Amino acid sequence: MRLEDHPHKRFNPLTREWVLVSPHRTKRPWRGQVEELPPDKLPEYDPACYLCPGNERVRGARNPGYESTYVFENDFAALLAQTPPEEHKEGNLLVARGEPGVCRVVCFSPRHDLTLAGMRVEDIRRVVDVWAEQYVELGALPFIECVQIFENRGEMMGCSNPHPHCQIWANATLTNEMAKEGAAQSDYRAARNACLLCDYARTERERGERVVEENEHFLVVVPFWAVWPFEALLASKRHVTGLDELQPEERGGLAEILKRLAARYDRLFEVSFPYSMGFHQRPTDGEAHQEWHLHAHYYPPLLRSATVRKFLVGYEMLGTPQRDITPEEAAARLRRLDLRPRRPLE
Ligand code: H2U
Ligand code: ZN
Repeated sequence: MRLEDHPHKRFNPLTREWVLVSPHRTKRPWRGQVEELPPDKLPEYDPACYLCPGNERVRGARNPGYESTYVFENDFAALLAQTPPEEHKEGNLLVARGEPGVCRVVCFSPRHDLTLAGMRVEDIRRVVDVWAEQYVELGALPFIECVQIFENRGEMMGCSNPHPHCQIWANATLTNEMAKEGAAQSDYRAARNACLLCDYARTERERGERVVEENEHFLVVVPFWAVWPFEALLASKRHVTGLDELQPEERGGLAEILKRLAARYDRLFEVSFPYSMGFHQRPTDGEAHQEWHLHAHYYPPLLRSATVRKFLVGYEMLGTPQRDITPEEAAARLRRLDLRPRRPLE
C-alpha cells in the first residue's frame, strides 16, 4: 500500500498510541477563525518586561543585571518543595497524591528581542550548559525523579512573554509522557537488546525522507507518527540518557541544530513560529536508565499559514489524533526552505 494514497493509522512506538493520517484531505477548503499574531519587531530592552535585566518581577523580586543566562525560582510555582507526598484515597476511584516539586524559569539572553533563531551559536551553547546543570542540580534533590525542561513560544501556546526563556518543572513522580515513553523504551530494550531511538534514528537516516536537519551529533526528523503538522523530534546520534552526558562538542552540535531548526520554523510562514518544545531524558531516581535516549519534541500548532492553526478537537479528543498533511510532505517543506537571505546562520 502506498501510504500517501490511503487513509491509514501510524503507530508511535514511544507512546504506543496511534495517529490517523488522511493524506487525501489536504485540499479541503478551510473557513474559520483567523488568529492575530504579535508583531515581530521588539525592543532590545523592555522596561515593562519581568524577564529583562534589572527589572522588577510581578511579586517584587528584582532581576540582576545579568549578561548571558539567568535562572530563578518561578514566583508562581505550580509545584512546591515542601508538599507532603501523601497518598489520598476515597474508595476505589478517588485517588490522589501530594506532589512535591520545584519550578524555575531560565532566561536565555538579556536581549528582549532575540529568539533561539537569532542568538549566536556560542550563546545558545551557554543555554545548553545551563539546562545540563539544572538537570543535574534538580535531579540530585532526593525528592525529584523527573526534570522537565520546556519552552513555550508565542501567545498561541500560552507563552506570557516574548523575552527568550524556558521553564523547568521538576517533580517527585514521572509525568504521563515520561511514564509512557519510559515503559516503551524499557520494553524495547528488554525485547531486542537495543535502544528504540538509536534504531529509529538509523532508520530515518537511511530513508532520508523525513529528515529536516542533521549535523555530526544530532538529527531532526518529522517523526513518522507526528500528530502536529510540523512536529519535530530531535535526537542525539550517540546513545546518551541525558543532557549531562553530552561531551563539549556535542553540546556545540546541539546549540547549532537548535538554532537551525528555529530558523527553519520562523522561515516557514515568515512569522515568529509558535511551539511547545521540551527535552525528555532519564528519570533522576538514581538508576542508570540505559533504556532512555535523550531527545526533544517540538509541537507547533500552525498548519498552513501564520494564522491557521490545528486544534485537537472532536474525533481527536474523543478518539484518536488525526492529520491531513503527511509527515513526509511536512519534512520536505521544512527541508526546502532557504535559510540564507533573511537569517544568516553564523
Ligand atoms: P511562560 O511564558 O512559558 O508562561 O513562562 C513564564 C513563567 O514565568 C510563568 O510560569 C513565571 C510564570 O509563573 N513568572 C514569574 O516567575 N515571575 C514573574 O514576575 C512573572 C511570571
Ligand atoms: Zn525582556
